[in-house]
Amino acid sequence: MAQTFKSRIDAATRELRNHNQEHVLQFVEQLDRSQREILLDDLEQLDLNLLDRLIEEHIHNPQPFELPKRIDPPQVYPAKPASDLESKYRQALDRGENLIAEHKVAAFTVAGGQGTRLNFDGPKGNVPATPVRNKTLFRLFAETVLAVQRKYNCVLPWYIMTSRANHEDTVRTFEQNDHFGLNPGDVFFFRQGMMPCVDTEGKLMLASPESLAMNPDGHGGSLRALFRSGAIEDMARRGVEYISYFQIDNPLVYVVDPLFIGLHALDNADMSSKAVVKAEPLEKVGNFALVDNKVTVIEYSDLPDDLAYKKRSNGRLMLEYGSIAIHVISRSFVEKLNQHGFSLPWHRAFKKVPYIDKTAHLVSPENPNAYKFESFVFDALRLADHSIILEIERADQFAPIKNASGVDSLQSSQQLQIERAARWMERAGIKVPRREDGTVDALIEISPLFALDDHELYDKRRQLREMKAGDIVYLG
Ligand code: UD2
Repeated sequence: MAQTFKSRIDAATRELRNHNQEHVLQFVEQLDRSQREILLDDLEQLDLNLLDRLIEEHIHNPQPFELPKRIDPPQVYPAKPASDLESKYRQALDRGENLIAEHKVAAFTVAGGQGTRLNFDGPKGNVPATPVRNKTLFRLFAETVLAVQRKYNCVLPWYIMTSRANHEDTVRTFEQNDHFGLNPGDVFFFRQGMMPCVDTEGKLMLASPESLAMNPDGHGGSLRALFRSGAIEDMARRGVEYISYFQIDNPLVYVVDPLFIGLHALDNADMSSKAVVKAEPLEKVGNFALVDNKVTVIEYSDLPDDLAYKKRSNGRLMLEYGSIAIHVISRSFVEKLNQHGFSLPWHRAFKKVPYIDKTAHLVSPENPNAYKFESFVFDALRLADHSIILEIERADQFAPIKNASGVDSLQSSQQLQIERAARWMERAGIKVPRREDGTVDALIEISPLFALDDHELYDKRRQLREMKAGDIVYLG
């Protein structure tokens, strides 16, 4: 056993030396056995050849992003179908509802993020998000899953991708809350992969004497983690064919959307996306485009201003649709990618990364000091044989919580949640008090267990009461 341990250290040392990274072993003599195990675990998971390539391509010899030569606007299913599409939308809705009822759909949340940007300590899923009851994102989505199961009399398994930083906290949250009423056997947690950070010289960094400074490998890593964790196998065993993918940070997301799933299935797509019309040409969202006949997302940071403002002959922006990170992914597509050794491009970000210096002192830098590498799930669209895009009304399905204040903050998200609830109430015949500027003069929250959408609320209209200014209304 001791030999094995020593030989593992020797092998790691050799490998690191070959790649000029042996400095990360500088404290190894001072580590006890269990600390060495921890360090070895990190080191043995490194792909140093890949790292060499990334350091060369992104740090030593970075090439400017090259835009594809020809970029066209993609085809998009409109939010409101014109008459020629009405029957297809009806058929898609039916198909999607049947697929959910037949247990062929799973929900999938990428929840590797922490609440740090919101000054919240812990998984982002634990951030209190709703305007009246302050339900956390995890509770809100759990209730939605429960409501879908009741509506369609089905099991909707829920897969949750965590990260090294929040896995234990996330699992504990569910255990302590009795899985929010869900069957624990139908909630599947798995960790995403990690990538090492490197300094401006391309050197690995230590977060402590026994651990490397690492970051989650981006939501693109979910496509590999789904496979490696056994989640895909679990889906196959259950007969799940379609994965409804969404980010943890958007309380207005439809956890499963029968129309979207149905269109994806009818068109035999591999991976599909929801899109919004961008609020302005430079909005900080990915831009849908058609490149080499493939749906492609060009991140806002790679989009030159002239292309962002470019118009088509009909006066509309060439790239008018933004990605809101909601997808349907076929299970078979994830299997195919993993069985054929796929890779997604790596994107580099320059960030503040705490590290220990040569004297093992922890340094918390005030300015960015290190590169981290991430892959993006939307880059997999280019690997899909077929992909559709469905436009949705932003105000209806997108209110992300990303920043502590201002745009995309908890406050702006809660306001959008209230506005949507108000519109649903108005459609159900209730007069909602509004201020002079048109904003809702009340706090309203509709639990998914009361109504999953405006149609369900309409069906319950006799249970609704009149409202007056300043009311706090919770429908649960
Ligand atoms: C993302 C998209 C952007 C737009 C926007 C919509 C990228 C690069 N950009 O911007 O185009 O669609 O979302 O809201 O994605 N996550 C993980 N593991 C990771 C990284 C992220 O689970 O390694 C999760 C994280 O919990 C969060 C979500 O993915 O919920 C979004 O990540 P982000 O905040 O880094 O992406 P953002 O908002 O810059």
